[in-house]
Amino acid sequence: MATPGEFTLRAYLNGRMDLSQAEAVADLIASESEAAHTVALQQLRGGFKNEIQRLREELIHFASLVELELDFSEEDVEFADRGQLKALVLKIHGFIQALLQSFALGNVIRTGVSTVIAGRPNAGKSTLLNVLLNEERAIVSDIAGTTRDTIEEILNIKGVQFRLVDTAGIREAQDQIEAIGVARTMEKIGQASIVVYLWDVTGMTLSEVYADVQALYRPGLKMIVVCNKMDRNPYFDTDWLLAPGSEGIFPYLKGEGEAIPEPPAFMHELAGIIALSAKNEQNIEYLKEKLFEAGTGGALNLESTVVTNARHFEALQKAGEALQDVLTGLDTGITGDFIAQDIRRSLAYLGEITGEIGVEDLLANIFGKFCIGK
Ligand SMILES: Nc1nc2c(ncn2[C@@H]2O[C@H](COP(=O)(O)OP(=O)(O)OP(=O)(O)O)[C@@H](O)[C@H]2O)c(=O)[nH]1
Ligand SMILES: [Mg+2]
Repeated sequence: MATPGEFTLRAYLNGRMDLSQAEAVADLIASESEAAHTVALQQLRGGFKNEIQRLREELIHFASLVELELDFSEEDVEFADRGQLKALVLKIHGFIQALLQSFALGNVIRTGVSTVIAGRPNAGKSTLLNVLLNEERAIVSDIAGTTRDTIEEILNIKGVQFRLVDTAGIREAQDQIEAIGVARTMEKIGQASIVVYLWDVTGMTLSEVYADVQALYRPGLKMIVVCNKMDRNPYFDTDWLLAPGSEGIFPYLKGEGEAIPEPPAFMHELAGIIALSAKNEQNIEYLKEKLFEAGTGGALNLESTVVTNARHFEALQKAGEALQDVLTGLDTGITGDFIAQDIRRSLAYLGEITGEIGVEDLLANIFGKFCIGK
C-alpha cells in the first residue's frame, strides 16, 4: 500500500523535484479556480524554485566575500568594500520584500475574496446576490427584513473566487431573531475584504447615505457604494454623492429640496460608486469589474512569482529578518564573523523552502496531507 503522498515524496527524495514543487502538486489537486490552478502549475514547473535559487546564489556570493575576509583576518584586509556589500544585501532584501508582498495576492488566489453585501432592509441585496449568481438563491420580497440569516455563495470572476455574503438588512431590529441577524451582518462586515453597500435611490437622502457609509467604513476596507433601483430614478447621477454644490435638484431622491450636504472625506476613498438596477440586470458587468479590481488590485499578473503558501511566507519573513540583522551589522561595523552568521541564518531559511536544508520533521507534515497514491 502506498502512503499519503508517497510518489511525490519519492520524486522529492530522488531529487526530481524540490519541496516547493512537491507542495505545488498538493496545491494543484486542491485548486478550485483558474487562478489558483495557474499559480500552482507555475510553482510545479519550478518558477518559485528558480526564484529562491537565484536569491540563494546571490547570498552565497555575498557570504563568500565576507568569509574570505575572515580567513585573512590576521592580515587585516578587506576584500569587499562595505558600501558594495550593503548594496548587495539591499538588493536581495528588496527581492524578498517583493515576494512577501505577493502573499496578499496569493491569499486572494488561494482562498478567495470575502465580499459582503450590506445595506438597509429592502435595498435589493438579495436581488443583487441572485443576479450576480445567476440563480434564485435568496428569497426576495418587498417585506423589509426578508433575509434574516447570512447566505454565502461563491462567484467566480475571471478565474478568481469571490465569497459573496448576503446579509440581513441593517436597522433597529423588530424582534429577537432579527437582532441576531443584524449582529451577524456586522460581524461579517468586520471580517470582509470588500463591502458592497447597497441603497435604494428612491428611498434615502444623501445625508442618510453618508451616515450609513461612515458607520460601515474603516480605513483599509474596500467599499463599493451601489446605488440600486436606477430603473425607478433615471435622473440619478453618481456624481451627486461626490460633487459639492451641485444644483441641488435631485429629482425623485428623498429629501429633494433640502440643503445639500458636503460629501465627507471618506467618500473619496471608496473603491467605487456605481448606479445599477439589480432587478433589471442593468450595469451588473460593471460591478463585477469593480469587484475584480478591488479584490486583486487591478490586473491579475500571474507571470511574476506569487507566494501562496504560508510556510514559504514565514520562511521568507525570517530570511528577511536575518538580512535586516546583516544590514544593521554592516551599519554598526561589527566584525565579519557575526555578519557571516546572520547570512547563514538567512540562507538556512531560504533552504527550508526548497528543502535543501535538513527539514525531516517538515516532510512528514507536508506529505501527510496528500491522499494515498499521489
Ligand atoms: N424597481 C426595482 N426594484 C428592485 C430592484 N432591486 C430590488 N428590487 C425590489 O426591492 C424589493 C426588496 O428586494 P430584496 O432583494 O428582497 O431586498 P433586501 O435588501 O434583500 O431586503 P432584506 O432582505 O429585507 O434586507 C423587492 O420587491 C425587489 O423586487 C431594482 O433594481 N429595481
Ligand atoms: Mg434580503
